[in-house]
Amino acid sequence: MKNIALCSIVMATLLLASCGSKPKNTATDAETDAAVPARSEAAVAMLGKMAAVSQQKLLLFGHQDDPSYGHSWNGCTGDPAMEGRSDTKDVCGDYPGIIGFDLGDIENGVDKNLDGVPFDKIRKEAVAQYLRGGLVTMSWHCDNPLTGGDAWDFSNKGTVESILEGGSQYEKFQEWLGRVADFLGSIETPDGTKVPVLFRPWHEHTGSWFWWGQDICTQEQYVALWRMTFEFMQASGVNNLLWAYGPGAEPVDQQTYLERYPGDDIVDVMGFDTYQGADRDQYMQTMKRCLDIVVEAAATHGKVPAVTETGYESTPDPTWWTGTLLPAIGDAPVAYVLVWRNAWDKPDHHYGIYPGHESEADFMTFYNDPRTLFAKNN
Ligand code: BMA
Repeated sequence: MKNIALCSIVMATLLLASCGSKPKNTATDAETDAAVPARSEAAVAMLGKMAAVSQQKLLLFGHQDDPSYGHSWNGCTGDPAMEGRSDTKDVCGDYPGIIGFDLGDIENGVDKNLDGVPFDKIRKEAVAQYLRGGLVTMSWHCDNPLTGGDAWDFSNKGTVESILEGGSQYEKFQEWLGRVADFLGSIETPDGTKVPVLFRPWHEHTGSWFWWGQDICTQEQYVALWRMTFEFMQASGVNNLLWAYGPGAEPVDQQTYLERYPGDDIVDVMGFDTYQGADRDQYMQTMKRCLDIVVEAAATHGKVPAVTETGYESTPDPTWWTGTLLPAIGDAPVAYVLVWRNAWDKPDHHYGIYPGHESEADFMTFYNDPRTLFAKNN
């Protein structure tokens, strides 16, 4: 029986003490500590849970969009037969320990995200995941506020500058942040508990494929963007968030990993994203390099390390879960590993498991491994 032997509150208190953060309602000295984060009790407990998992060398399994749709089914049509469905559950009988969702398009005031998932569905599934004891993380593939393009439109190097204070798109972007704050602050259980969310904005910035990427903005602009985002949420009273810093796999050492780190006072989790391609050895080496960097950085800064995104598109390897993923992580104390989505409308675009996939039996071995945690283990 796997379980987190857990003193969440003790762990969280230690962790928060080590990073200088304080839970909400703690009196703060505005003069000396203006950016002290306010976190709800539930968010503090979530941080404690992740810290405990990491310290015990357990590993939460994560999957993007797990209950929203899966390989060949769409849970967003309103069809009651799809309620509660999950490719992961269809294989192993349990939901992932952590589920990821994406907020992309929320900035436009529309009701569905960039992959067609209604925000009402995301809210509902986030609450369900929390009530079953699982964790929730959210990324944001935000459109380009200057050009009108999508998150991958890096054609204008002035985008980040344009949304910072004094920039031409500042007002517009404040509105966008307002929509994010309204949504994140609206995710609550029937008894009124705001569901804690590990928010992971401005991810993979060490690459240059998003408008907030390495060659598209300066270090100062990137950090200012993070701070503005964080401070906006705090000022809006959204205190159910934890914050994840999630570079790509480009960093080669501590210095390059931390080059655009926004600061200990506003980050809780340190991660990285990397995917396997045809070259397994290269993936193993990249994972090792990134894990070494992230685990050391997290220890130095009192943060929780994680593999914020990974996978092997289509998983064309029948023993990938225990033959590659688990050995790649080795004994690195990461709290979770999240694999990307199983698109319902793109037959080869899947990173998780589903019934009938050639790696199904191996996924069961991964599921039964004493180290891996799913929703029921929490
Ligand atoms: C990417 C792909 C896209 C998707 C985006 C946001 O990696 O999966 O199809 O739109 O993530 O979820």
